[in-house]
Amino acid sequence: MIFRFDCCGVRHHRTRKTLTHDQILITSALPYVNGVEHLGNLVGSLLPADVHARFRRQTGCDMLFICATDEHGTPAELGAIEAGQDVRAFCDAQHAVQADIYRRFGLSFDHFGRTSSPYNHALTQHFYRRLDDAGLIEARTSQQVFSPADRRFLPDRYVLGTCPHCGDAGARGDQCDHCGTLLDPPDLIDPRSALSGDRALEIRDSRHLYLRQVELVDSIGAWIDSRTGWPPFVVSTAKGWLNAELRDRCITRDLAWGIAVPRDGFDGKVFYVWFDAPIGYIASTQEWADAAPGRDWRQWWWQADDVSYIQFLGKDNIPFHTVSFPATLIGSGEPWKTADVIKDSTG
Ligand code: B3M
Ligand code: ZN
Repeated sequence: MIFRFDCCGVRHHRTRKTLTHDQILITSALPYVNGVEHLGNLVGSLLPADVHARFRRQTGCDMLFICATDEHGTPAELGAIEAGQDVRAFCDAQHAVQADIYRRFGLSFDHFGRTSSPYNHALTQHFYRRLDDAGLIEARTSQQVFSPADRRFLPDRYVLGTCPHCGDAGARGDQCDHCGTLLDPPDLIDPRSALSGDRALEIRDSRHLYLRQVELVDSIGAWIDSRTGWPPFVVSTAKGWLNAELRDRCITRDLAWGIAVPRDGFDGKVFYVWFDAPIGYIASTQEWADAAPGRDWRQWWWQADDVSYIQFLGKDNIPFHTVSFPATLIGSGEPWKTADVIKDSTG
């Protein structure tokens, strides 16, 4: 006799004699490496994921709970500059601090990895190559702010200036925190580099790679429709993005710290942090598997139809998990596991 019951939309069944469960994979959104003081992640995704993982273990599930620090992009670079440290040393130290905090909170990760690991470098480059082979990568030229004094392109938030709307002198090239207006660097009055204060900024052409997500709209839409048990807010946010706001996505940046782009003419550029960060879920599982005999990451991620995969994340991260990361996985044409249930901090 089989009793069936539904919990968080994940299949779950019990026979009279034995308790059998599908395998349960749980990931929690990866906290930024410089985000020690950021409690939102702890309350909104780490703790709910941990409570759920404990519940699943108690019911006898074959369970894997994976997390990591998100170590690339401007947040890590800026954190290192503020701390007066080399970015690698900064990430090493901050990862250790965060791992220690979560250990003292009693979070029950099976593995707490790092997106800067060699596993994530290799796997991110693998996905890029697969997407390129599938014709889903396109090089385009865009205009970026260049600082001659810093001898580098500046990401939007490295450009400071006066807000054209409210006159606040501390606006950034992506946003004015004082009045909340979203900005582009050329909007700023009297722009300067956040790194050196350089005011002789130039606009220069820079080559970047775009993931042609628009080609994947139908596949991603069908994938979302195939899922059940998602909180309504997650579904509406995902569909809103897919139908109204989806653009081909620039997946490279003019930064020094990150995962190198294996393509001619892209020396000195790295993948965008939101391209490599979710791949870190898989790479951290690979690292977990290599740490002890008898573990197999493929059991969780590759042709893993028996696995029920639940993602926990904050609501700001919904589009990246419902559209961008699935675009990477589905676009690769390989049999990667995708999320069955996405739980955000509202649901
Ligand atoms: N680090 C954003 C955040 O902490 C980002 C999540 C990555 S999940 C792959 O809100
Ligand atoms: Zn303003």
